[in-house]
Amino acid sequence: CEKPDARPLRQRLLVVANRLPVSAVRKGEDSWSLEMSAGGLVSALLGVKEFEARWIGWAGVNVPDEVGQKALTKALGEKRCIPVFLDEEIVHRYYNGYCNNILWPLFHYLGLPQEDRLATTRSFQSQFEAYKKANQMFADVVHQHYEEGDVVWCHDYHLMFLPKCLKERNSNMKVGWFLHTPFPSSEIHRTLPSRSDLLRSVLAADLVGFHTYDYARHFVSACTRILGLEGTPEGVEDQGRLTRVAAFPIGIDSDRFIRALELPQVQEHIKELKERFAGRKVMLGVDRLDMIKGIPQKILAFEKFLEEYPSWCDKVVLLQIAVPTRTDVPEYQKLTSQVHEIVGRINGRFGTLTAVPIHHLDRSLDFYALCALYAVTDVALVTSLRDGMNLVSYEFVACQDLKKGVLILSEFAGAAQSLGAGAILVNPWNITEVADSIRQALTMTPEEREKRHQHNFVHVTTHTAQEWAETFVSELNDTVIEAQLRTRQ
Ligand code: ADQ
Repeated sequence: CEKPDARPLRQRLLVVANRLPVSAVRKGEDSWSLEMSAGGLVSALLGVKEFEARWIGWAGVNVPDEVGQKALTKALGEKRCIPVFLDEEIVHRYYNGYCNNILWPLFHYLGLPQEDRLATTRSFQSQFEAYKKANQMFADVVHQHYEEGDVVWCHDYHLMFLPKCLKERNSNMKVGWFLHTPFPSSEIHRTLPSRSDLLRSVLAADLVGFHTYDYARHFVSACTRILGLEGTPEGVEDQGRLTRVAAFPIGIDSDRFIRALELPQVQEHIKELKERFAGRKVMLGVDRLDMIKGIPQKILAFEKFLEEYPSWCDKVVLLQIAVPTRTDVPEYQKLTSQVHEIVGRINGRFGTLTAVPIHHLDRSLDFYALCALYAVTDVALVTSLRDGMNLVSYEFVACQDLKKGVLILSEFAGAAQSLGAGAILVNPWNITEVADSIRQALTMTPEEREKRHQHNFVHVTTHTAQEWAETFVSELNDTVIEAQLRTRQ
């Protein structure tokens, strides 16, 4: 017979993010099929044994009827997920509008929307109202499920209004907020009409986290310059209350990638890829098809490389895997056409009857195919114009312990601060510099590659997603205890 569970009770962690880590497909009036998605955040939190995590978020589907909502809530409950139901109108103004049309571009230094972009949704103010309303709806669900002692961890730019909503309902709730994108310079944040409301709301959290010290510093200076508050080495102080602000660089579940390389299905993919590209060096780009990822700039740099170093033309291939994202937004549709046009032109210019220099796929790859691609790659090209961290660069390094390929990495990705010593850092806007770095990577000595790889491999395998999550939550617990001690003194 089974022994009784001897584990001590674990602290409950409520992870609140815009999207739940499952995709839901309706099969009937009261039946749903659910598939767990394996994103970085999911594996980070699955690996954390110290806490009992529950997820709160939008399931990504519109469920107007009560029968459907009840059935979905029940099905999600089995996966420790709790849905927030948002109707289409709110999703349009909150998610497509304020989150993706305003905050996302602004936080990546692409500025506020010009009139044509604004016209695609409604006015700024109406989008902000929807944003606040959606955040209130998330707060309602958190409040309903909260038990004393829980830790509430809010994620990303979708939920900047949430810390305030939560604390207004229960000032004792332990609330952390983490931003996955960059936090821009205060000069950029200043242009946002709702700049103060958002900062004040985030400051209601006990702990505020970013991927890098630069983002944390930008946030603190936005609070000092825009709100006139005091920045301290620990964070931001407002009338004696301290909000702790710090950097918590995310990582990946590196073991999952390393172990996958041994699997027969991955080995089979590796064999096929090696045969397919025999005699050619493989360069790889893996990105969501988003303007921040700098895909057109990357492809133009590759063209420049072929132009400058024509002897490489039939000895190298660039595989660009781009997952379509936000496909109903005109700007993203324009980006897709632009990328197709450039790829077509370059393949027409440098291709032969038997081979083309660029293979561009507009789709997602499954985990095993992705691992195999990372493993056979000689040079990975990550040329984001801005990126909070960029996990693709980490995943590539994790899969390269045999090959010791080279990572070319944008200096504007957060990852440049952790993998900079092993990668070749580039300014993605400088196409000539990127072209030269491609040549440098392809001709690098094995000793140099080994040295650079080793540096990054140690980082990726020691700074994991699990460690990131554990550090954030234990820091949040400590911050709250310290604050309680301070108020008692
Ligand atoms: P993203 O912008 O989504 O994340 P990134 O960190 O690179 O960017 O993560 C992308 C994930 O999607 C990776 O796990 C990658 O394997 C996967 N992926 C990308 N293209 C794929 C494809 N074609 N097929 C299959 N899988 C693909 C946001 C921020 C980042 C930050 C993360 C985590 O924008 O800067 O690093 O959150 O905080």
